[in-house]
Amino acid sequence: MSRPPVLDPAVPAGPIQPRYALLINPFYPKDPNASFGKHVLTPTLALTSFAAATPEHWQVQYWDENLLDGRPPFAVMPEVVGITVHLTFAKRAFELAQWYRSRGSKVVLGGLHVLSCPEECAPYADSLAVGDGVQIWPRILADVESGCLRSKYVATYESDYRQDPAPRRSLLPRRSFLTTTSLIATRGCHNRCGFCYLATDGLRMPYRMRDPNQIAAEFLADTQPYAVFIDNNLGSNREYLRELCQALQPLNKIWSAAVSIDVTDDPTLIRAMALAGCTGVFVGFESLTDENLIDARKKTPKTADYSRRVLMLHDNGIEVNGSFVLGFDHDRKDVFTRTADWIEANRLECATFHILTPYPATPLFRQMEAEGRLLHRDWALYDTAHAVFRPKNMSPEELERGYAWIYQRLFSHASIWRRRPADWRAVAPYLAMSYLYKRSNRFWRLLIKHHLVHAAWRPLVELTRLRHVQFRAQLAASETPSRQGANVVPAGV
Ligand code: B12
Ligand code: SF4
Repeated sequence: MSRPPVLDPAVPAGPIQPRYALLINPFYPKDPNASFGKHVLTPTLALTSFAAATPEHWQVQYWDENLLDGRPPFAVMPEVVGITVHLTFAKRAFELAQWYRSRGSKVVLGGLHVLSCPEECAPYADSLAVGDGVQIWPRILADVESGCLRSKYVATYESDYRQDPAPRRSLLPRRSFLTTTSLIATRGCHNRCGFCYLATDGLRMPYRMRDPNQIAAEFLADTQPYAVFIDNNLGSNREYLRELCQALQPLNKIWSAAVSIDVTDDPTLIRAMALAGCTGVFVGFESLTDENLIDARKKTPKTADYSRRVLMLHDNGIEVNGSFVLGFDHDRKDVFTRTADWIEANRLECATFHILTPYPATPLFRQMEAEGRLLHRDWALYDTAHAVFRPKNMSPEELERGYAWIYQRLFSHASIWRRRPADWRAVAPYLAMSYLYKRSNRFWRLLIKHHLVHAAWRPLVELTRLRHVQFRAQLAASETPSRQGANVVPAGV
């Protein structure tokens, strides 16, 4: 889980096959502090979204290096290789690009890192795709066919989102993910936090929504019991979320999503989410210190009110995976114990930690650069598991030690037990989820390697769905919420 497959320079490549495109999600090392299971929970939509815009006479293949199937195919060489690039795996993406280019394929690089650092990516590509791939990809393939591929294609995110085709999920290896149903209903967010990639210079991403019925149809078509919404913030537009819930409710399926905690401003919306099958939310609390949130320009309720809001979610049977950023300017050395204590006191079923990371071309990056606090620009370490800047109130080493410590504490038997749900009927599924998800990294490696991820999870997911269908029938029949909803699937990415 820490090294990519070797790209042997001596390996001879096969002939180029015209009208064959290979799409690659490059390898990235997995943080041993966190769960390996998270990486096969649900696939990124980066490649399948624009793959859906491929003309019919092109053959497309999907290859995710993180599924441990060895190096990407080369016996028959693709005419075009499309690679998605994030800063943490940019180096691997460039290695792949060089390997395929030197054997005659045309390489197109796209994704977040191409948007924020195009000059760095350009030398490794025949062409750069900056922005929305759904609009760019068919243009690129047409230009390859007519022999006039340009070095750069640019598209904004301002088109009508309802016109996009559904992601081409049929390309995905179904056995390798807990669910292949990564859904995306909206793009953008009503916030623009200074540390978020949405604040990247030049990225204009107005809040765009697909038709709720399109989403319900995609969910049905992929025939999985469970979907993960990978939207930045599914709760940004509450009226939209309510309509989406109405469209999802009749499906009798389960799902999780990332939302900001202000979604709990409206308790009736939380109930609507539960009735529509929401079993878990991934909430970016970021910090328990108001000053940090003000500095980050995050519009959010006061941290003193977080507990009441978590309880509202729990009361509707919705599990909470809290996401916390460590290393803000008002964080002192006690931030780790304070955060862990709060998570346990509020019985968060799951928590995800990130060391504050200034992504290039964001306001936070500019601030750190101006203050001379960046330690280096080795993007591979900009993975939120390493301190890449000098924190105000501790050393970078203390920040990294604290990060490792808080994961160890939250994954310990004692902490798992302390956070068990208040409703005894929910305890067994919670324990199963905790142990499978967090304490089985060795086991995950085997499941991934032998394509058993889906087979191992499927019965548990189906069981969770059945329990949830019963739970929501009870919830619908009563005015007062019951806490009993419990699930074995982790609450979102
Ligand atoms: C699903 C997901 C995951 C999954 C799968 C990751 C994977 N790479 O396989 C899991 C859970 C494993 C994961 C893990 C992590 N993730 Co993640 N993840 C996401 C998430 C929620 C959705 C990605 C997605 O499908 N987006 C939708 C697609 C359609 O958008 P897109 O990628 O921008 O692609 C479009 C264009 O960019 C373009 N395009 C993209 N690639 C290409 C290629 C070509 C050839 C072309 C033509 C076009 C093109 O076309 C697409 C359609 O318009 C995003 C947040 C988000 N909503 O985007 C975070 C996000 C990508 N993750 C992030 C991070 C930090 C991580 C972690 C490092 C966190 C951690 N510490 O655990 C890890 C490690 C992964 C890593 N090293 O990259 C950050 C990245 C920040 C940055 N600036 O790079 C994001 C943006 C979250 C955030 N708000 O900060 N993640
Ligand atoms: S609320 Fe979340 S998704 Fe929205 S800008 Fe802030 S960090 Fe990004």
